[in-house]
Amino acid sequence: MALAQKLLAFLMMTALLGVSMASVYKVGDSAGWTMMGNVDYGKWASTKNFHSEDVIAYEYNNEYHNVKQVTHEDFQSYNVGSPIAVYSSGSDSISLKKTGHYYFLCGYPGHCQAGQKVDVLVTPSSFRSSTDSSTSAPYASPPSTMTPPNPIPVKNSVSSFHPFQLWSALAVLIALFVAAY
Ligand SMILES: [Cu+2]
Repeated sequence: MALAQKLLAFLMMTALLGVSMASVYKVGDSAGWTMMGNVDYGKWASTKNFHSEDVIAYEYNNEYHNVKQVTHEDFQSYNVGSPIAVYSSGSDSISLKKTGHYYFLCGYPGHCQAGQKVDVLVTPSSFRSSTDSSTSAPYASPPSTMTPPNPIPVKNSVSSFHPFQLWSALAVLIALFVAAY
């Protein structure tokens, strides 16, 4: 029984942590990271609410593209020569740990000038939806892990998903099952 209670506590903790966990956004949605089709990455980014701990996923053919994180200055001048970080696997998931801007360019000649660039603005986790971002004092609200689980936040993208929330629901079900014994 003691073991079951420990397990229950662990699972409840997992469930609570789960609701505050990351969303995953595929850069460019179904188009991915590409020169094809004139994807407007500025528009793509502007329809999302990126929060710290969210993840952005770059999918591309690494024979023709890569991903370079650069400074604001280098982003504006299309300088791919001194990146902060370089990704080139063709399937790169990047955790947005800090708040603020992340600037990305494709490092292949001419690509960023042609539009293969994106400015991702990461806001604190308490800015949970675009509708309440106009309300004041976001820093005064308690950490999101202390608030009761909310309904799944509404995101504008069909490609964003919440695997951890599914896991949370499963954890609660298992916990209830264990508690019943
Ligand atoms: Cu490219």
